[in-house]
Amino acid sequence: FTVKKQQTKPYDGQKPGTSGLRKKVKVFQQEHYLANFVQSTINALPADKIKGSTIVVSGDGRYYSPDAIQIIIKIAAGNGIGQIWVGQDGLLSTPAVSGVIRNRVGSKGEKAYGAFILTASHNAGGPDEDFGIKYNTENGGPALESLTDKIFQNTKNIKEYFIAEGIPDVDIHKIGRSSFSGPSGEFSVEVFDATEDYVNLMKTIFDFEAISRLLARPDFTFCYDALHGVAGVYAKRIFVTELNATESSLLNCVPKEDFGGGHPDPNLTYAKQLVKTMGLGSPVPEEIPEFGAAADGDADRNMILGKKFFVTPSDSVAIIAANAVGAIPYFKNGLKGVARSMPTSAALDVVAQKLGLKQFEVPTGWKFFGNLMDAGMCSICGEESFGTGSDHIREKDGIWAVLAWLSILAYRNRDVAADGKLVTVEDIVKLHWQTYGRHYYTRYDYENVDAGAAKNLIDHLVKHHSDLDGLNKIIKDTRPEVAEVELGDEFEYTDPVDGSVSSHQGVRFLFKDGSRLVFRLSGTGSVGATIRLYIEQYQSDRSKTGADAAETLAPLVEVALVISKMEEFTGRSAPTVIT
Ligand code: VG1
Ligand code: CO
Repeated sequence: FTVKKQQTKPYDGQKPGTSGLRKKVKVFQQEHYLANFVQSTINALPADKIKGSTIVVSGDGRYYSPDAIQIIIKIAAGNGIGQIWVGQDGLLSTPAVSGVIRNRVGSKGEKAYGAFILTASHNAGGPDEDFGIKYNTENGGPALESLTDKIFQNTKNIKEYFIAEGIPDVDIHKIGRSSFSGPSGEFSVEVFDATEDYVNLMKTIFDFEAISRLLARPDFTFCYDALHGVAGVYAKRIFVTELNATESSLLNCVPKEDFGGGHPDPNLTYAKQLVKTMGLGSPVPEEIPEFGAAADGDADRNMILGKKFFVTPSDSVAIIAANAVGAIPYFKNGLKGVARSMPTSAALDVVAQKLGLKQFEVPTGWKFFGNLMDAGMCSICGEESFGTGSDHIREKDGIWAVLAWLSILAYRNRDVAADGKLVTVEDIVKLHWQTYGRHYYTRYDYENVDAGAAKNLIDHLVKHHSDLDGLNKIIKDTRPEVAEVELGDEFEYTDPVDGSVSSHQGVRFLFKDGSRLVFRLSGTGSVGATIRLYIEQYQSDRSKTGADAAETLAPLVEVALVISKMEEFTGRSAPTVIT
């Protein structure tokens, strides 16, 4: 093949957000749009590392992925990259990519230098919906801000990109290797099994035999919903082939390019079918499984449900951390530390304090956990947004979280209880609250509001910080039972490993009784702005941990809506999603 220098012009707005560049498919389909971003990324990486390197390209299989893969292959060849690894059918979950970068060894002993992950995660897919791309680096984690800033600068100045001519479209459905000869030597594309590396990794972490014994119990029933995302491929292999769950326990496990027209977002609003199956909707089915879980489009998120019971993600990570050492072989020597994103509830902190573990609070987005894990400071981490994971890779991991919960259930049920009854998800959570107290928690999302209005709301909130007396008067007039605010700030994080500073990471109001309100703007949307409001209240009195969350939080919610003037700024009387 030959290499063509293609002239191009910059596009506005190619700034990677919380997790890569996400736009409508139509935006990506504009001439040179994707190519500009890929070339800008390559230009931001050291040239000597790129030459002859191996790069992974795959994703959640959403609409436009096959086209994007062929474009990236040709630009890679045009830039002297030596090899592209593609998961069969162009599919690899985000956690699987992270594992492939860290662990996969090629036939010549080579390892991958990085990856382009093609996903817009929980955003809808299809010709009129979203596509996305993000770059992960050598440690398997998302590019840090220093790199994404450089990529963004490059997108603003790009004049040309390099693309191979004479390479036919590669068949991404067939496992095997295709090689081509170009100006800087051989270039090859290897299509490999999308699940093998990941399954092997999971087997080194968990006791598969213990989990399959749990699944075999007649009183334990299991259900997994991939929401038509890439998790289905892994769910079949792991839950059915390896752990002997029945095929019928899998819902929506064939990946679809439009996720069946829904949002592949595992929460109580979008995972409708699972929510119903688990008895949390109406009508309530006669038979309800003991355990249910769902994933998002790229399989890095998880939702955990028990029979008629929802586990908040903030509780989930705390419970996994509290139980990991006995229940999960990977952690048998103890935890190095734990971490959560700032808006995630402090349930994890209480566990860390009790167990004497180091604990970190980082901004929203998985990239902030990477340095901690690379430095050996953190073993388990999580976000309130249905993200949970550990230092086995450098992404959150939806299937890992399910296996972690199944491990805990298997461990707690390893001896038959005196009454012969199964220890359930609900039992485990309630016992956790008895031991550590409960963090009542909810999140309100206002999706696709006017960007200017969202900015004004944030500016308005920041103004409260300089007048807490005035703010506390408003709170007293609204709901006298709500505690006073003792601190208001915008969260700023200094990375303890590399010293980098990230500011304006969310507007916080910390109350005297430990309650918190946090407001921030989403960095993963593709149109307008999404305002996220996080509401948390701690209850240490063990006799009061069993109340209804919505009822308990109602006064604090009202205060949040009043002090932010939510309706006045956005015109919205209710959020689009409550989790
Ligand atoms: C959201 C979540 C954040 C998560 C990010 C990527 O970001 O809040 O916790 O890390 O999505 O997850 P934002 O900026 O929209 O709040 V995924 O599964 O979309 O890669
Ligand atoms: Co995701």
